[in-house]
Amino acid sequence: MPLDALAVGNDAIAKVLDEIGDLIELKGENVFRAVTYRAAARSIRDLREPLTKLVEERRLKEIPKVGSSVSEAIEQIVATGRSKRHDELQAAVPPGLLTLLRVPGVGPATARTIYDHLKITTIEELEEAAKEHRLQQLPKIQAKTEENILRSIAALKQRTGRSLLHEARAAAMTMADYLRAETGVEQLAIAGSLRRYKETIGDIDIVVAGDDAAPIFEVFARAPSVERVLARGDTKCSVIVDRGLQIDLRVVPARSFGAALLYFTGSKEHNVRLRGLALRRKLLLNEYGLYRIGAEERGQEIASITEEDVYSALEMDFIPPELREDRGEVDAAKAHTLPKLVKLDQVRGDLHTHTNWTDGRDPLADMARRALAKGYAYLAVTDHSPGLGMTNGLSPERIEVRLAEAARLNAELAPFRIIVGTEVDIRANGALDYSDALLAKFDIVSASVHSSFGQTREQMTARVVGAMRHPLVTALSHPTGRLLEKREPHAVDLDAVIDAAVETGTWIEVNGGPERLDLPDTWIRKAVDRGATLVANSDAHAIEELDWMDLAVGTARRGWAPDGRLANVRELDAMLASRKKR
Ligand code: DGT
Ligand code: CA
Ligand code: CA
Ligand code: ZN
Repeated sequence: MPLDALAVGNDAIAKVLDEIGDLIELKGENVFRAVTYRAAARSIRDLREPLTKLVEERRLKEIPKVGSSVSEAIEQIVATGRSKRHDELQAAVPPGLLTLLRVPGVGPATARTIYDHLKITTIEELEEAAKEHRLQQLPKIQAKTEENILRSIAALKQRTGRSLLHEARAAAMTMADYLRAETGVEQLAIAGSLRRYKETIGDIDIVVAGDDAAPIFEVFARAPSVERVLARGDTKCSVIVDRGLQIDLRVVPARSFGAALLYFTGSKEHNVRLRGLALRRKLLLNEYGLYRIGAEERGQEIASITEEDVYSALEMDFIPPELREDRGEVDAAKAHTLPKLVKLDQVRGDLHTHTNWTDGRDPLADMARRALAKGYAYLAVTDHSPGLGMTNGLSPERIEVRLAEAARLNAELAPFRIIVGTEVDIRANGALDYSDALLAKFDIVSASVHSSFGQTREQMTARVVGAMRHPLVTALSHPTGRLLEKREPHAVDLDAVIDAAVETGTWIEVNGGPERLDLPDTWIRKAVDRGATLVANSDAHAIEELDWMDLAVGTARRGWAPDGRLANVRELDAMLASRKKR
């Protein structure tokens, strides 16, 4: 890969080392050498200092896992943008093999076999061969592998090049922390679609207040996560960081910070609507401020320091970023009828979580303590029913053990309360995966579809609505089954689902899993309008994933959900009392 030698960041170097590892394996050299390069790549990604600086100070040996051959490669990349080892390997390995390796499920050995026998070098050819079942005829390739490859290719095709909200946010926070520490800027805000909690992010936008952009851009371009600098102007600088994410940094005068934040938060459609409103009042709104028309050149703004000032000068209520999509929020803000949106700190508990008893990582006690530390009053543990063989669903015996364990922990942690629930599978035929007698043991029953996604809209709707009609089902989990950038939603009539929710009192989940964010925002709004009750959940499979509640609440806010419509904003007793009649 061609690199601008002056702008090579740690991530770019790590990528080359990883690729050396892949090429070593593809070439059939000793795999331990490949392991060496990959281990070095991993420790480089964790570094807090730029490698270029370490090279300059001859301190590469201090990095864990970086031995002499890796050091040599790093020095070459920093000096010339290339590594000799990488070049030699590339010359020795047929082009296209690396492409095959990008398909999850295709390892170096499989890629080799496929290439040697079928001379395949592109993903399109691979898909064709898999569809024609030509892969499973090759040595050591099973029908199962072929199926996995087809599924992976379908997933690759779903990608739009946009990033998941939580990935973009992690990259944005890393950069924001770095800029605060290294530039001394006082006002910094993350803007754009990220601030609006949009489900996927095209690029990251950061706004800082400062009089002189040049030194700030200097520091920005040298950030450890920066892979290359795309463009640098007077007020804007764009870079690429890990995983190809772009960050646009804008430096604006402190006096214009609010107007700039408003402008760069967007959405574009919201901005257009606001500017139209301003114009009708003979005002001009731009990224520097709100002006009386004609006065902008004299720099006499009416409002510009904070967003609140600008909205208020336009005689409207402050519009939370999650609503700024031109979906009626401007008129509502003028009429003072914006909803009182749910807030993260109002959430009293999480009602969809997993432990190491099924596919989670952490034990119940750890999940409960973390929930308590977050300030929650309760936590429902909803491990899977056995229908999903792969996740080791809970047998009747284990349910009893779990109930006893929860009772013990509850005695210790009171008044905090662990609620024993279940995420029960809705089988393809619509039946639930536990008998009614077993379901009755759980205080929260969340029903979900985890199989037979290909059913027709009629079948799927009957399957889901049928489960919602069951008196013991408290909530419907991740209603569309979509996986962002990976899997389309399954065909289901969401209007019928919302009707069933209202009619039966079944809650509809807003799942905060970063790939799910399901129910999607526009449907949340319909559910809210029609009177359904929602429940915002993290679907955490590990203690730190309990923080995904933030994504669930952000998504609920994008769906205009007021606090009163979320079951888990209620205190324990009120929440339990508001479940549908069993
Ligand atoms: P993204 O990056 O595709 O996820 O979405 P945004 O909304 O972050 O869009 P981006 O990064 O292109 O621009 C950031 C904000 O800047 C955008 O939300 C509104 C503002 N903006 C950008 N271009 C225009 C424009 O042509 N007109 C107006 N009024 N605003 C713009
Ligand atoms: Ca953006
Ligand atoms: Ca942008
Ligand atoms: Zn789950």
